Amino acid sequence: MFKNHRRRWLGAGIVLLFAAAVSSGCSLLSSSGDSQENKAITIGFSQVGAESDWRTANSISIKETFTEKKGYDLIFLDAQQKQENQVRAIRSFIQQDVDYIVLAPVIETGWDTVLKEAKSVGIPVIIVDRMVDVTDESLYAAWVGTDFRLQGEKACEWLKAYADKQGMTGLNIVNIQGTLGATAQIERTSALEAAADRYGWNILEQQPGEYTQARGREVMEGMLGKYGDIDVVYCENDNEAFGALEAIEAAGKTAGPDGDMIVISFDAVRDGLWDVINGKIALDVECNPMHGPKVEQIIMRMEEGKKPAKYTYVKEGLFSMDDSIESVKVGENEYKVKKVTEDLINSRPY
Ligand code: GYE
Repeated sequence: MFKNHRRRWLGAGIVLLFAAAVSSGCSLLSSSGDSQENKAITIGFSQVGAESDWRTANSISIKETFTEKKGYDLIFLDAQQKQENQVRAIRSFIQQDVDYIVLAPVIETGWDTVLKEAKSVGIPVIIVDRMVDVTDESLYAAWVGTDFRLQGEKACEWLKAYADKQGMTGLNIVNIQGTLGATAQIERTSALEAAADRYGWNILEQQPGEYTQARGREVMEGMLGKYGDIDVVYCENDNEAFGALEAIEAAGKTAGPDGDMIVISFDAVRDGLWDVINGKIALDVECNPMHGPKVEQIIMRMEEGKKPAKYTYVKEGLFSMDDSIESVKVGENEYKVKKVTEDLINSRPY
């Protein structure tokens, strides 16, 4: 906010000077004809990495929103899933005196110091995707993302309804978690643990799969080697599910409604939905990565000197292999479950 006030006062000063200059017959515009008002809005974006299809779609959304043609100068830095790279990126944005910092934090903790540095020089920070756990919420101006706990609860209520229809009780579940300490992992895992307590399910093992296909496969190989009675594989994103499916098939087992086990996943990226159509993934809980337009709305409001909403949620749905369960109830709300078709997949932006 301070930075924007600075830019606005500067703009006002130029108008007064310009008026004085015009009245005295000289011009204030630079040789390139570029005045302060035409200056691009500089945005430093620290992205987690490129670990998953979802992350790729999220990066595309930001890059397609903040283009040079629309008056932005986007500095995009990929942290390869390392927090120290994100801290370094934020410090470089501060040195470059960007107008806004956008951060997709790899994990929730460890941000107070560097966000205080950004605040001390008046650069607003907008958080996207996962959340930051900071002592002072004024260290970020706004957040855009999704309710990860609700995603997990939707998945577990679908699983309960599915198990009831199949006459299955006491489910044996393996949980391939996301990156430990990431909001998506914390919340999707806790929703499963709460449901397991509520419904008497048995979580055989929980291991982080880092949201990658390679690690998802390695973790599933280990679990298949230990357990011969897995009913459900609860993967915390599609790329882990792809890896788990590779391991299941390599072990001579099958996933699907008539298979040895079912796979539940999150993200609902295009390739994940293709696996839903063929039953390899029974349920895919959408996690909408299209944050760019929402972040732009926040920046536009701040450019006008207005206070943005602190928390903005993106919309998302539930996708299943069949229409046996039409909706799930979480709390007071009902959520429709859509059967995946080729037309549905072809109509989606990611
Ligand atoms: O589920 C996964 C990505 O934070 C919601 O991170 C995001 C998660 C998403 O790697 O694919």
